[in-house]
This record gives sequence, C-alpha cells and structure tokens, in this order.
Amino acid sequence: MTFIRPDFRHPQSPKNDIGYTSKDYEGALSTLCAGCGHDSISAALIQACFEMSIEPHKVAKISGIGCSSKTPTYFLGNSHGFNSVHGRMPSVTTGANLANRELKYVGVSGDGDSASIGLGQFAHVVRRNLNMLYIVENNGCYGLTKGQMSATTDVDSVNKSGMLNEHQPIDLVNLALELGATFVARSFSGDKGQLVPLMKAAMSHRGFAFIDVVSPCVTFNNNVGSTKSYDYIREHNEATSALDFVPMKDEITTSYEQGASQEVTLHDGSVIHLTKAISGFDPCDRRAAIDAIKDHNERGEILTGLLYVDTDPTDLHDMSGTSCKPLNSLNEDVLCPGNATLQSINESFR
Ligand SMILES: Cc1ncc(C[n+]2csc(CCOP(=O)(O)OP(=O)(O)O)c2C)c(N)n1
Ligand code: SF4
Repeated sequence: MTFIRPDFRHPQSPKNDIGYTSKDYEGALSTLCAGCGHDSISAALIQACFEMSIEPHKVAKISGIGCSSKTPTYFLGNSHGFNSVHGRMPSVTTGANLANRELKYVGVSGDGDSASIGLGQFAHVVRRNLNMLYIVENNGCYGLTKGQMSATTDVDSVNKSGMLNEHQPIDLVNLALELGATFVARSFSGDKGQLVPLMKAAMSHRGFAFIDVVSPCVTFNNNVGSTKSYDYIREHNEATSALDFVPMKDEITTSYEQGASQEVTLHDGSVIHLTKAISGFDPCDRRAAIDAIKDHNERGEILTGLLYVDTDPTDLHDMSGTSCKPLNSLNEDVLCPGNATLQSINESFR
C-alpha cells in the first residue's frame, strides 16, 4: 500500500520566529501501528522544535534499531539523520557530535536498544556527558520483533501471551542518575503537556539530557497485567511538578505566584518553571531524586517530570577542548600546523 501525505499548507498556518510552520518540522508518514505511543513522541518533538524555532538543518537525528528507532523518519524531515546499528546510537552520535558541535543532537532509542544490547554504550555516553537529547521510547518489550520482554519489563508484569516476568528490571532513569547524568526526566507519551516542555528544556541543556518516555506498545504490551499499558500508566503516574519552559530569548512575563512555583535557570538563561506538586522535591538534588524514585517504585507508582538537572554542567566538549568549528570547515593551515609545531608537540612527550 502506498501512503501519500497531502502537501497542502494552509496559507494562514502559524509561523514561528524564523518563518517556519509546524509542517516544516514533520517527516514521512508513520508506518507504525495506529495508537503506538512512539507516534505521540514524534508529534511532541515536532511541536517542541517548532515552538523553539530550531532550524531543521541544524539538527541531527540518530537512532539504533527497533520501532522506536524508525521514528526519526517521521519527524524533522529536513534534518540530518542516521539510522545506525542495534544499540550503537550513542557511539555514532559521539563521533558526529565531536566532529561538529554546531548541530543539536537528538538520539532516539528503545528499551531493547538501550537497556539490553546497547547498555554499555548507554552507560558511557552518560558518564561522558555528551551534549545531546537522548530519548528512550520505553514500552517494556521488543516491539519490532513481536513483543518479547525487555530488560525494563517490571517483575510480575504479564505480556500479551500471558508470560509473567520474573527478572529484575533495569531502570534507565536510576542508572542515568547513578552514572552522573546532568539532566534526567521521565514522562509518558500520552502526556504532551508534560513532554513538550521537558523536551525543550532538554534541548537547551548543555550536556547529556535523558528522557525516559513510557510509550505503550498497543500491539504487544497493552494488555491487562502489563505495567507499560496505557491504563496502568494513567492510574499509577505521579508528576513531580507541572512545568513550563521559557527560552532565554523570550521575555519572562509569566504569572507564577511567588512561593507556588520554583524556577530553575539553565546556563544559557532559559528558565524552567516548576509548579510544585510533591512537597519538598528539589530537582537540583541528585540524591533526593534517587530516593524519590525508589519510594514511588515501592508504592507501585511511576514518578514522572523533571527529576534532576545540573544547571552549570561541564560537557564532553569542555572536557576535551574540541574544535569550536565543524571539522569539515577547517582549512589546511589549521589541520597541518607545520613542522615546527609538530616538533614542539613531539618534544613535549619526551
Ligand atoms: C545485532 C542485532 N541483534 C538483534 C536484532 C533484532 N532486533 C531488532 S529490533 C530489536 C529490539 C527492539 O526493541 P526496542 O529497542 O525496545 O524497540 P521497540 O521496537 O520496542 O520500539 C531486536 C532484538 C538486530 N536487529 N540486530
Ligand atoms: S509493534 Fe508496538 S512498538 Fe512497534 S509500532 Fe506496533 S505498537 Fe508500536
């Protein structure tokens, strides 16, 4: 069957600050199952990039293998993209990122892609604090290969064929916090109101920004007994706070009452407004985030929202002193500094 997306564009479609409509941020028509949570995440990314007036050609989308990893085809059709190997999105993103720091990097992965075959890659990209948005579209199963349980399936969760999982799950959010991630959030594909501002804040963060998005697989893991079904998540979701994101360039004219909300200012001057829901929760306290996640887990609840942010992180570019200019724009004079300089470098190693 051939799917064709109509090219019609309403002449009065709202435009963002750089003159683009949200259509300019769309991709190809999705071929995922109708109702798949992953499609809602693509829609949230389109909205976030449109509202932030990000130039599509300044974005690189990188993914691994899986239904989730197919999704970069369905958003930002005018951006750079690379659909890599299963579990290897982090190393491909690291290479591209170090060669060109002028792009925004959006990595899309699945729980199979990141928590099983790619777990080692995930761990290292977190601890290196690579400047990127890393999204795991977490459905607790291997959707593309027909619903096998994954490493994030909860104990006692039952899949569509009635199998009960007895293995301990890996919580990628906890792991990211333990490994030193500088921006950590969890959300639900069915909650665009929470997901879009989280994505905007994550893309403004300098360093590794991780969002674990619970994204039900309607075909293989949306049954009664699954802890990653739409019904289960809606019933067990508790948000740290309602949040809003104001980019650095926008005038701050919000109506938040003092005391009712908390502001977190990022390194570039952008502000995250949090209207507190959980009393005493401080998103700048890593230890408190780990404890809060564990407490909620023990009560059978899923804590969503902004869980931790370091407002002044040191990313891999700072640590490694990488080139400020893309490597492909450097000319011969810079790339070949001449005999004398090479001699002095060699001398410094003697
Ligand atoms: C090296 C390698 N091993 C196994 C596979 C088979 N395979 C393809 S996708 C996938 C898992 C996908 O699960 P996940 O990352 O959770 O994505 P989802 O499809 O659920 O979105 C597996 C095991 C593969 N493509 N390559
Ligand atoms: S199999 Fe599951 S994860 Fe894959 S497209 Fe269908 S609903 Fe989505």
